[in-house]
Amino acid sequence: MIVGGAQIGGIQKAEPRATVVARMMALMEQAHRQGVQFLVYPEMTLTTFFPRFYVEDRAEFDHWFETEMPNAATQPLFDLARRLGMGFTFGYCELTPEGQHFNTSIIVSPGGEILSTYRKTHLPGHADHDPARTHQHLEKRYFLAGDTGFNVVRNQGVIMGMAICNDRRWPETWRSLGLQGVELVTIGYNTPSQNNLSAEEGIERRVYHHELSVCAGAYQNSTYAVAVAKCGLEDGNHMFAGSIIVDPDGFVIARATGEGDELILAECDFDKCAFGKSTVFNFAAHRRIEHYGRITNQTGVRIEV
Ligand code: CDV
Repeated sequence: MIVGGAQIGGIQKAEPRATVVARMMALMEQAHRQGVQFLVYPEMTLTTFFPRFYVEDRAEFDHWFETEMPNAATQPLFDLARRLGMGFTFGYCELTPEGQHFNTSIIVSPGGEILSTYRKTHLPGHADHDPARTHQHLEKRYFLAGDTGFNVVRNQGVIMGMAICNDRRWPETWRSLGLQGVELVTIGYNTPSQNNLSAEEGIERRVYHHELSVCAGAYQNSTYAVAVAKCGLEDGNHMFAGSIIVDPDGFVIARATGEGDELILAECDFDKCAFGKSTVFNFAAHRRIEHYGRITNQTGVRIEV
């Protein structure tokens, strides 16, 4: 299967959904011309990354959320995908009928059916305006932690699972999917180039840590991974690009070169996942779950010596 990543450049606050969907469709048409059969878009593909902004009354930001999917704005994308026979995944902000807000992604079959919904588990940042920070990251204010857990689905003959942005930095994400035999992990991200967490942490380090996380996760679970950015300048804020496709050996096999809308693609031979899964990472043969209790019983570090 040829798998594509549709990197999306900055989306400004004033940009309507219809313009963004037109950009997504242009990349899908290009992907189809180049033989892509499954296409991955970023986290929060439809809107600016609004958690960088603080509002006292969070309901003021409900207009960034989708109450149904597909909806009038995204239906043309679903229609195009069905016409082209293209499977795809993208992220958006979900407002449920019960009033819950999630950072969500979906996998859609080439027939246009939503096969799987994932709600972001690891929400970075903080819930209240932090005057000490030059850059706010308010995901904990605007979203609930996801309630879906990490699930896989078989789409186009491949076992696929989703993660969203910060999830890629947590080995628990990868192993939860790995234990279900995942062969393709899709990850959309919006990663600010500056987040004032550390003075030394320039863009090169941030890109390195992103790649390190995706390559390690892919290798340690013997799976392909596609990590796709929303990037460039958004409302004056820079987010790094660096979209990549990684093979089950942990090597980058495709990489974006720019910071705007850009297609990357790679031929993925999913039979290659079997080698790692049956040797070094044969979980049934080698995992020692009697020693892993802390991973699910304990959150923070506890020093007892
Ligand atoms: N959207 C994200 O989850 N971004 C985080 C940033 C805040 C570090 C990330 O892990 O890339």
